[in-house]
Amino acid sequence: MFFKSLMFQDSNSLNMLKLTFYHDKALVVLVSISLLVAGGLLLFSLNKYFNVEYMEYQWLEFLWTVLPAFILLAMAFPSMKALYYLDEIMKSVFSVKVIAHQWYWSYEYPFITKNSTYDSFMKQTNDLDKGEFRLLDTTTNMLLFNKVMTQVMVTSSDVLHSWTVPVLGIKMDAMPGRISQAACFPLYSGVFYGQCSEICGVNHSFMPIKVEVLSNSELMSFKDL
Ligand SMILES: [Cu+2]
Repeated sequence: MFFKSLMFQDSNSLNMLKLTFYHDKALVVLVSISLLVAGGLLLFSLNKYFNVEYMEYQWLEFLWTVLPAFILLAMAFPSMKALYYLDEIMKSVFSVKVIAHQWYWSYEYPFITKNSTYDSFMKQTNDLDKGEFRLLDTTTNMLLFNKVMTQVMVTSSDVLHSWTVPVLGIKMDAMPGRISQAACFPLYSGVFYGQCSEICGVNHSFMPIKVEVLSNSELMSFKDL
């Protein structure tokens, strides 16, 4: 995990991969158009000469009206496709329930063990072990499994929160009295971080998310949380 980097973190789910690719494509279009327009502006503002053919140039007017419309359409379709993929829950192997509180997260694994709810608080700076991240590491981790389709159900016990893990491509609002779901298919194991992304009170900045994606061998030996 790198801080102060310009681009996204390396994606760890197919959804985030799609979002990153779309971002890259959109950026190519955006930069090309910006350069073209900036170049044109410079050229025409610094040049004393003016081509009279440009007055009432119907074909040019038609072109720069229709062309941007097509460019927008070409960008809208992959965007919609990615958007609908995000909502798609493929056959999930198991479910995790994420419950937001002021100001910590609880995780529930209803189909693995009984009474499997546990709380995840931010680690205080004094309690940090070497190599752990200040304001990001938690007392307990959320567990996911490598290449196992997981249904993440997000809800809240008090106010609005948002369960956000950038590498997984998930930013799901936690609403009291409502369960939102997201699909999660991690591509490799490791430890990944996220933060609450909906202002929820004074300790909003101090309820981080730490997701541990376990490898398949660890899944086989998985008995209790
Ligand atoms: Cu919050």
